[in-house]
Amino acid sequence: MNWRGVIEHYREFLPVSERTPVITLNEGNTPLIKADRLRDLIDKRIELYLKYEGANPTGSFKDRGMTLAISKAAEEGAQAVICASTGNTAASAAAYAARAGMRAWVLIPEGKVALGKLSQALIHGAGVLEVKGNFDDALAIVKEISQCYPIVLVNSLNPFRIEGQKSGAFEVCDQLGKRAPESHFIPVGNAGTIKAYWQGYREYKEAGRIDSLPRMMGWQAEGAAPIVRGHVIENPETIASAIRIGNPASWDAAVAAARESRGQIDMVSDEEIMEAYRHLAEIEGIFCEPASAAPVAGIIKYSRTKGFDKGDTVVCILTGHGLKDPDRVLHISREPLSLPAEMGAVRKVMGL
Ligand code: AN7
Repeated sequence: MNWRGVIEHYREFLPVSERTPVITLNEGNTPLIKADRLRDLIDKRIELYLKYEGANPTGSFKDRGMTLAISKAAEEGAQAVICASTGNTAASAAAYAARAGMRAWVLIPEGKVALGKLSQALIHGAGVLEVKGNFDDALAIVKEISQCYPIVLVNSLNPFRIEGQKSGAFEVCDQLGKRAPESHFIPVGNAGTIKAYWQGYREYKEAGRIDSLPRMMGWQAEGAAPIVRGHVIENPETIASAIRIGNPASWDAAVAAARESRGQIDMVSDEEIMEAYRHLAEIEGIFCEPASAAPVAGIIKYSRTKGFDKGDTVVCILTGHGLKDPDRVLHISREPLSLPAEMGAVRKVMGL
């Protein structure tokens, strides 16, 4: 099949018309990978699938919402877009805006955006502005600018972002074979994602494509867990810089998704995140960024505390590619051995 991106594939579920110019990088159609080795370590009675969103064109799930947000902005004749970002939204906005011939402005927290994401925003020609504050401070500024000037906000407060992002839930059901999983694990930062996937599952059920709905299981990092703790975190801190967010815009929607689906929003420590991150790479050959490993750590935590039911299908969204944050690996891995260019030296190290 010739895949033409999220808008063409799921057009009937999206607010587009023949007048909408489709700005796409053929995003979506990402692999749903069965993870038996990881499953065996967690609970042999379940089926575990990982949806590898790092395989999207800019390396994260953000492309699903961005294709629609930029296409609708183009339809409205916008010349410029703006967002605040912990990195992935900036990378995606910069790429799609470039393709649409629009100016992109991205505000990022100074010194807190992973190298890969920053490089992407720069190479696509976005106006990259580092603010001396965190994501929440940057979001407040871009919201105001978009209200005062003809510059379209492409954070997930833009309803088209959510509409596009919900396609991730459609794909999970299509790939499982017209059914929803029992549980859906996902990271929670600004919380647009959990809202979008929950909307996607509900719409698919209403359309008769699936018969049941999953429990939505959202995961924050302990140092940036406002929803779990029940109050805004002024200075969020976590190694998972993508979800270093203290005052999520879609807070209420995230809580509603967890409640309505009989799921939960919980948190994991940076140590648990890093353990899951390394584990996934070592035993499944899948390299994701730290924020994406938070729900994997969540699956491990949940199986040890509450536990799954026999036969449960568990899906976890791996939201971003590991190469987004290459520095992180160098912090936790041993450096390569340096040897003379001689077979003897190599053989010795290999124990041959
Ligand atoms: C890899 O790019 O907020 O709960 O500005 O990059 O919808 O915020 C990124 C968030 C999970 C959380 N995984 O999604 C941004 C930004 C990755 C992410 C999330 C993000 P939301």
